[in-house]
Amino acid sequence: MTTIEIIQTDITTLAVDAIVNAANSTLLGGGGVDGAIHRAAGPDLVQECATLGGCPTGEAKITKGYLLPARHVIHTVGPVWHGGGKGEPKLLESAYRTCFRVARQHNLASIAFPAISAGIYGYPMADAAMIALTVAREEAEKGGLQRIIFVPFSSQAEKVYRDVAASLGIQP
Ligand code: AR6
Repeated sequence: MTTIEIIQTDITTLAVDAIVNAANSTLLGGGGVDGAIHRAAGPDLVQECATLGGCPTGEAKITKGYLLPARHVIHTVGPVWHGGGKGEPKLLESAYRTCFRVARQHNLASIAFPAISAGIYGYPMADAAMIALTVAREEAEKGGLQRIIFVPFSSQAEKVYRDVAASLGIQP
């Protein structure tokens, strides 16, 4: 039984098996949720990230969580929004799917996602949430994971997630 949850909070506060980082392809840190995760995890995180050789858009790599309450960080790279005609939806779906695959490979039970690409990278929040929740519903049916948590950062983003979940018949 896998639950899909929506919790409006700072993702760095969550004690889960993995939080997902909306990183860039260098994996060496940045602004937004990436900056927040690196600040909270401490400098050992960027040290480990520097050994990973970066990450292409739509893929993901896992590290330890260091000073975070989360045991791991799954770093993924979402697409930059260029209007939707440059393969952005497929790349965003791939980012989510790869995170789930990595989580299963490591036998993780709980995973928390920020709104990948929907900040600095400019992806429209409702479209991004639709992809996130559609993939999550499919992954929940596969079993294995206990908790899939979506973490909108603002009350506005939370409303978007709840509206999209309702439109998909998901009861978070
Ligand atoms: N907890 C949860 N969500 C957060 C937090 C937080 N602490 N901080 C921000 N958000 P963004 P992107 C939300 O810009 O669009 C970085 O520089 C934020 O409000 O962090 O994928 C990377 O290095 C937004 O809704 O990620 C890349 O260069 C969502 O997280 C680039 O930004 C994602 O916004 C990636 O851009």
